[in-house]
Amino acid sequence: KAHPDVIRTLEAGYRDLVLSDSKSLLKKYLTKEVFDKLKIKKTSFGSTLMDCVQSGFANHDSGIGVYAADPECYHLFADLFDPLINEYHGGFKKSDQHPPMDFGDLNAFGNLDPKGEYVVSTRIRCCRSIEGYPFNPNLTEAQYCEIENKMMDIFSTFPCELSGSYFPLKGMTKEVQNQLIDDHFLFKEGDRFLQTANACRYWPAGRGIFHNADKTFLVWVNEEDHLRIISLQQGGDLGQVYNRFVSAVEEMQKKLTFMRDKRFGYLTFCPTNLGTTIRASVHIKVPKLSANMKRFEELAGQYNLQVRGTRGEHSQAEGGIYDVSNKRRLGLTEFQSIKEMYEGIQEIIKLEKMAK
Ligand code: ADP
Ligand code: CIR
Repeated sequence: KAHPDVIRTLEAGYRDLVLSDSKSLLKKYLTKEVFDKLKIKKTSFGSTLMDCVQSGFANHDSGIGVYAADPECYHLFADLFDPLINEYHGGFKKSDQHPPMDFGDLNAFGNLDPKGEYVVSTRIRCCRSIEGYPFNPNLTEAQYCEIENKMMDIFSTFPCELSGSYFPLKGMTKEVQNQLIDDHFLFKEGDRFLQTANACRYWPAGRGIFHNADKTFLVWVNEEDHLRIISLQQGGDLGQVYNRFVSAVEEMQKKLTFMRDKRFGYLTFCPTNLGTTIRASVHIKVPKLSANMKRFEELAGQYNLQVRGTRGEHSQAEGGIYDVSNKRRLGLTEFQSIKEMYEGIQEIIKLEKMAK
């Protein structure tokens, strides 16, 4: 059972959220009834409802506002997670199960923009949690370092195009770090949504980035998830980005066991990343369509796409460059999630060409 002090803190935070004008899914789905049922519960890791909702309590401008403090939370606090997951992923009922992993036809995707008029760069990432370790809020400093050491051993075995070097955040100069962030290779520092979720403890211990010589294959270690596997290159050749992505994931799968749930597929810290965990994005310039942001976001929504700023989530567009990616990751296969982005971006480019 949750400690009375925790319940008191929960009640104060809940009261503030209810009175706020927050548009978060947390506010929408943490009804009084659900709150009263869940506020007393505790997982075997010791996580309470507070550990899952504190980011959304502290940041009323959250889109979602919830993280799973440990893998059990998805089940123990299902009355909150289920409806929120259903809405974010565009329909995933209590009785639904995520399909098995399926990368499909690796030759199905071509270049989205062969003349290079619209697409600046293309990226696919997925998230992985390593079996045997809890999520961020429950990781000890020793475990952060243990994961990093384990990964350094594995990185040194990557073949051919995937081979490269690991750069720990600890000891990295600010110049190098900022350059990697500005070039869109490295995660940012000081994300308040993650900090208030207790996901940045002992920073920068155990955090870092691996990349190959061309910086087209990257792995983030211990940021929001244990691992983020990334394939990225300039231009619109989604086929090439996808092929590299699949070979990287398959290579890592040979050496690590990842947390996978019968119902939710690959398990992640944030419920928006469950399932395939895939976010396939382009950095794209569509000045006519993006002149009206509200309409542009609605249009993207019609293709199940999400618009972000140039520096990713919670950032602004710079130089008219938007990040457009698939929104759903759960309840469809890996192949389908990429296809959704591929076809949606083709339509968006077609509409930009036609727009006055
Ligand atoms: P994530 O994609 O891992 O969920 P973010 O939205 O914070 O997290 O994005 C991470 C970084 O990836 C940011 O620097 C962002 O600009 C960069 N990025 C995303 N998509 C692309 C793309 N298509 N081309 C280049 N950089 C990209
Ligand atoms: C928020 O709720 O805004 C942050 N905790 C980030 C949630 C992830 N958002 C997303 O669309 N993938």
